[in-house]
Amino acid sequence: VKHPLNTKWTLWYTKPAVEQSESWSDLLRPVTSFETVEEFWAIVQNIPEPHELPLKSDYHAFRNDIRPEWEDEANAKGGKWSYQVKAKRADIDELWLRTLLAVIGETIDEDDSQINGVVLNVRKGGYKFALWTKSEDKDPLCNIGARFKQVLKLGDDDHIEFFPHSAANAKHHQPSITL
Ligand code: M7G
Repeated sequence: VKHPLNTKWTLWYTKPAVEQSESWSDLLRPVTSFETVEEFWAIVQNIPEPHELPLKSDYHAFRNDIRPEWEDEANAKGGKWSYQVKAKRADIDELWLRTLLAVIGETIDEDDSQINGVVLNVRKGGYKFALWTKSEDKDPLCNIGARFKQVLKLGDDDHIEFFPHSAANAKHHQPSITL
């Protein structure tokens, strides 16, 4: 028996650039898609865990045919809830799995899902987690943000920030909400 998810999801990978000439679109590739719980676990068991990924790589899991890019029409009017993981946290693989499960299991959101996808960035300064939303509507976003903080097991002193994609190319990209 297979347990269907609400929608199909595609896992994407950004590989680190080797040469400066390599652009974002050269580096971003869809890896595989899944639409059942069983397919999801089979994939998770066969791909590197976050702690095994090279610097400057990303994982992206996005709903249906949404591309993990600001330019996709599903993302264009939305933004991302972002959390920069403190370097000292050792449970990064577990946190990523918890986040993925909450997103594909739709437990973060209300019925009409605001969530288009979820991203993990591996950077020199630490790991970054982001939930990409389809709108900038403050009320649904604050509900999602509060649950995202629970999924990440954040304390009262830890904060997540919402960045609208419309400002993604601005010089000083400031969050519009901090929670
Ligand atoms: P990042 O990976 O979001 O954050 O963006 P980082 O600063 O922590 O590395 C790094 C770079 O990747 C951006 O400056 C863009 O050149 C490119 N890039 C990232 N995203 C998410 C997009 C996107 O959605 N569209 C385009 N065109 N480029 C992107």
